[in-house]
Amino acid sequence: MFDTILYEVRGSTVWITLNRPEKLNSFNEAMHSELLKALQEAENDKAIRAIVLTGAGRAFSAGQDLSEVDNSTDYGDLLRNRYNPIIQKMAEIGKPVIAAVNGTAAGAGFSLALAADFRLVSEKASFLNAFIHIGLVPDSGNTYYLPRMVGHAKALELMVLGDKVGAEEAGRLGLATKVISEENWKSEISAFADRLASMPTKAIALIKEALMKSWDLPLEGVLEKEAHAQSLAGLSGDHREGVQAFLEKRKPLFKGD
Ligand code: LHQ
Repeated sequence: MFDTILYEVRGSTVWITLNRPEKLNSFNEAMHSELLKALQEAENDKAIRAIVLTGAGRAFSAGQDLSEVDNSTDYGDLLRNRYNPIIQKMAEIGKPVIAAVNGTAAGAGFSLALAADFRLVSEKASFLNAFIHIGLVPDSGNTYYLPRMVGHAKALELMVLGDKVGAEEAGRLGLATKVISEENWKSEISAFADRLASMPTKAIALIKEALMKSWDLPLEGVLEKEAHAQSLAGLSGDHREGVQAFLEKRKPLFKGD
């Protein structure tokens, strides 16, 4: 169905794999449009309750395929048309998105990992704000997410110096939800994705939305946003099931409804 990505449904999760390993999964036009389609498909499929985004081969993604761009391209338009809709979709999608960062995440590949809700990071992986090395500026949400995760000073340092951040440092900086060893890679990612897929999906969607909005709102607005989200969560089947299970002293079985 897709040429540049793999889309594999495993139970209630989907694994989307960037699949141009010989180019370190750098983005060409086809991969942009296919990734966006894949995310839309995952969003619309009610049976999918968690999304894993990873890379084939030794890289997560090396960002833009540099053999595809030249001076005839307006980079701003390229971002508006191709990268930004993907980054926006990842924020809006009402399901948890896990970046399983299997190797190098450079340039917009780093930004893509930042736009996920969780980053499970291989001990072989690294993050590189490569933009500065080719005289460009961080894009695809990098200047939004990175300072919020690591603080202004560290973000500026990573953007301007363009030094590589290894897995261990990524863990220390709070970029990595967890660093995972090679031998446990697949099993730990699956277990984490399955765990999220068995949680109250609507509440996760509301948490994503509330947290994102909280950056732009004063306390008063945040309190109202929380109250509104709780009205909706309170009407969900998973809330009823959670309370029922608590009263019956059993484990809840959440269905994402
Ligand atoms: C690549 C790439 C690549 C093509 C490795 N393209 N082939 C937005 C708006 C508009 C325009 C510009 O871009 C953007 C967003 C961006 O993402 S800008 C930043 C673009 N990315 C980069 O600058 C990273 C470039 N790559 C690297 O610095 C290195 O390849 C890294 C550090 C990722 C990995 O280094 P190594 O492990 O030493 O691998 P390598 O450099 O030997 O690469 C392996 C192959 O992959 C090689 O091809 P070859 O035919 O020689 O085996 C590379 O040419 C190719 N490749 N990245 N982005």
